[in-house]
Amino acid sequence: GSSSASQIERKPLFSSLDSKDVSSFKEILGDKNVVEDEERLETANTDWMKKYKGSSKLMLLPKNTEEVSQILQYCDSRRLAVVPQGGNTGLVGGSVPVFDEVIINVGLMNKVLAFDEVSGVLVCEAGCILENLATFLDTKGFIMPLDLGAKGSCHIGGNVSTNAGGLRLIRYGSLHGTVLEAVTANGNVLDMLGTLRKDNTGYDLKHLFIGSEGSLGIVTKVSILTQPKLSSVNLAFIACKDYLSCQKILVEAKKNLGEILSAFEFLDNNSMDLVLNHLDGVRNPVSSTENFYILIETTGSDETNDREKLEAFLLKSLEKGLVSDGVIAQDINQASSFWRIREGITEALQKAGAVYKYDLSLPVEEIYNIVNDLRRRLGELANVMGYGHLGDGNLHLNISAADYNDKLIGLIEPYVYEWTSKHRGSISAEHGLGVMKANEIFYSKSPETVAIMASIKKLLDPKGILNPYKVLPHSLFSH
Ligand code: FAD
Ligand code: 2HG
Ligand code: ZN
Repeated sequence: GSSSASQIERKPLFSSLDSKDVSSFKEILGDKNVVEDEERLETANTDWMKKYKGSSKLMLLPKNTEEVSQILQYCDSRRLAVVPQGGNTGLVGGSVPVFDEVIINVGLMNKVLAFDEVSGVLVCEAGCILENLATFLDTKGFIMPLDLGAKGSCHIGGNVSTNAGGLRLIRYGSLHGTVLEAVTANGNVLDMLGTLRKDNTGYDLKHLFIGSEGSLGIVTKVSILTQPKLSSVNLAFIACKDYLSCQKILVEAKKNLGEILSAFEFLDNNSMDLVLNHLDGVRNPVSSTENFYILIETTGSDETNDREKLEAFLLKSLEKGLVSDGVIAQDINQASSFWRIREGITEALQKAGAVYKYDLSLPVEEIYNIVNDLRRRLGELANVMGYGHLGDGNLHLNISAADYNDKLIGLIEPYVYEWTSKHRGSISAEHGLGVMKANEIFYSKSPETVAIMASIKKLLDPKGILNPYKVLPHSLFSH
């Protein structure tokens, strides 16, 4: 597995689970929601990439906030470490135990609690699967403000806990607009589900929980502003020959499609090749093979106008020589086949072998320089892929190789982190730090900032039971 995760030692101050603990949990949750079954534990101990693996002997499945509160109180009193888990699709090893932490999965908390058709505010439990929420909203004429390739498995609580970005962030912004209810380590329930548009009474604590990756509390409910489903959605798939053209197209798209632009994604030809080779039924929508591909989605309410606008944009870009080929999806099926290419890269990488993942925020003009630099550095040793949310300045730098080996990791790290830091980027744009990057936080945050984070952690989780070994550097929590 990952080099940093394998260097961690189990903290002796945490208790080991005993039979009395198991009985106590059964009293709180009932027998069937205290899982000791080996097969189910094997799945829950292993992350989506099959790269991180824990050895927990117990998974707890609470049904409501009160049960979450009771089990956390119990774990805190016994100093039993826990790992909050949602759909287990996280990509930084944050959702699985490092050692024997008790897994708390809120998957049974999957009810929609309220939906206001005037305001568009949806209130639901944290274990709702993103796609199920999208399906529910569709019947009401609304959409979720976020969408990502893992929608079929990820939970809204997991999305909030990782502050997931995804394909619509460029249009609807980040989840920091979302409000929530969370339970802290000692079992305190913090109700931050308020629906007021304005409330400046002191510090806005909900933001601490958004993106805190289960290190400060367990998110139990979410109240999220959804968006009206607009009648005209169009998707263009574009090929262009160099990265400079991609940048220029982004600038032009913001200028000319600004009010209807809803996604701006890119992939390089190595990513395209990988998808074509590893996923069934995928083909390149444009006839020519080029170095880069871009997906531009528009969402608006004027069907004729919006489509003409995108067509005119494409034509103009062709004339200017920014684009070498391009197509606009003719129907919803063709649109999903275009999305399949972009959203399928992660799955294709998984099938291709070992993968080293980096999720970087960089100035747009720098984004492809790191891909080229790394390609030169690794030569024949690996296949380097660049793709991501170009409209947000977010590169997914992925290195695919036959296996995980120390030589390769030594060439990639700290090189990638130093490169990013030097260009004032972030070493985690949207996936979080998890266990993979907990010790690397200083590449993106100052010691003063990290010290305050550690104080906040101490305040909300004095015994350090919530998702230990994740997010913050281990050196700060040696006792
Ligand atoms: P998990 O993986 O179970 O957990 C993730 C973290 O959140 C862990 O640290 C866990 O402890 C914590 N957590 C989970 N639930 C709770 C809770 N209720 N309370 C407190 N803490 C909790 N991410 C993006 O940002 N954008 C993308 O476009 C994107 N696409 C993806 C595509 C694929 C195919 C895959 C596999 C992953 C993708 N991801 C993406 C990664 C992303 O982080 C997750 O998909 C998603 O947000 C995690 O939700 P989850 O329910 O699976 O959480
Ligand atoms: C995406 O945008 C996801 O497709 C996953 O964030 C990125 O696999 C990755 O590195
Ligand atoms: Zn992404």
